[in-house]
Amino acid sequence: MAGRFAALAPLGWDARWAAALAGVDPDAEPGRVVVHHGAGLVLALVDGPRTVMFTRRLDPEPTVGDWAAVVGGEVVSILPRRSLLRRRAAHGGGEQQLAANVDRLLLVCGLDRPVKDGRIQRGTAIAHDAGAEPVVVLTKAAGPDAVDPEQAAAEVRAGNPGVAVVVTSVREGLGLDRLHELIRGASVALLGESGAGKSSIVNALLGEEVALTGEVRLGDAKGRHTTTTRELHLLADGGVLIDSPGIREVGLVAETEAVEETFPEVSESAERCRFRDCRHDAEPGCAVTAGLAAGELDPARVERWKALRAEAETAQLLARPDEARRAGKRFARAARDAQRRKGRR
Ligand SMILES: Nc1nc2c(ncn2[C@@H]2O[C@H](COP(=O)(O)OP(=O)(O)OP(=O)(O)O)[C@@H](O)[C@H]2O)c(=O)[nH]1
Ligand SMILES: [Mg+2]
Ligand SMILES: [Zn+2]
Repeated sequence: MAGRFAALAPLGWDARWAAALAGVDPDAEPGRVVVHHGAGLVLALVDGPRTVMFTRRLDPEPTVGDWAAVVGGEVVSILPRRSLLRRRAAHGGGEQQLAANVDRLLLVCGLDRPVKDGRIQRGTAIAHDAGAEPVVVLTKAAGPDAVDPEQAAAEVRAGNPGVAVVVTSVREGLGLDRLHELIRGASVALLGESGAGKSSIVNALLGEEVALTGEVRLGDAKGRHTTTTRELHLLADGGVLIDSPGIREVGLVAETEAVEETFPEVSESAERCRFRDCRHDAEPGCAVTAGLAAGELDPARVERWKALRAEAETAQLLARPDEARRAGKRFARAARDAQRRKGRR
């Protein structure tokens, strides 16, 4: 099925990737990006991992999880991605690639601190943007400061209908079977704050200390990152898990559709508004306002939906400068018209 590179099947290699590779060069060999550091890539190749230096510019810029085509010891291209997890870069409006070809995104939240719905919904939108399935993983369920795990899970489920929630504790081995099931045969990435317990999950599932873990320093606003590079780990029964440095703010560059998928019930209501461009404030015939009044929609989710939609729209404008310019002109024209009307009064 996966042909001469069948040994890479546990890493996700399949007939579709083989076809993509054959289209690049009949002599090319595939390798999956395990780590991307300044000077080169560590690739998982048929005969094991190897560091390959960059000798040419690649488009797209490779990221962890990518499949690379190697010819003569050199990466000649990156196979077209099935998905890309991305977020708005921490500084500036640019886009940061988090991981490629990911099927599932584990949103890791430690129960030693409050679980924030906002973070979960941003993470969910990032997953939908990549066509990956979001799963909330609550960690440290048996810790001394942990809030009641079942109650926390119930709250997350209530605030995020349709998203699976797994309660775990690496110390007690709780929830690890469920995580194994989610990763087997799939490519799965971890996302969460520093100290949430991402690397501890990697170690627990691999059964050895491959990833560095660090003490949580509460009250340390700067937040120390123990993990500093994104890295792909292969599990014994197949499937890969991508660890990453903690991120404090998950900025969206997602398409607005990804936000709609995160709030399907609000989105469905909005489609029934009388006006196509309804702002869901005080317009007549607004189905969202009606849904709120009838107690059918959760006001917190409606607010978050509005905020995340606005954020995704802004990010899209920033990403497409000519559109932003057009929007700017439109705005300038509207402002001018408003001034004129005022003058006439
Ligand atoms: N009690 C308890 N402690 C845990 C559990 N999981 C993780 N920890 C502790 O939480 C701390 C942070 O864990 P890490 O796995 O390093 O967190 P991380 O998300 O990888 O952090 P960064 O790499 O900085 O992003 C460590 O001291 C772990 O021992 C758990 O299930 N129970
Ligand atoms: Mg870590
Ligand atoms: Zn409306």
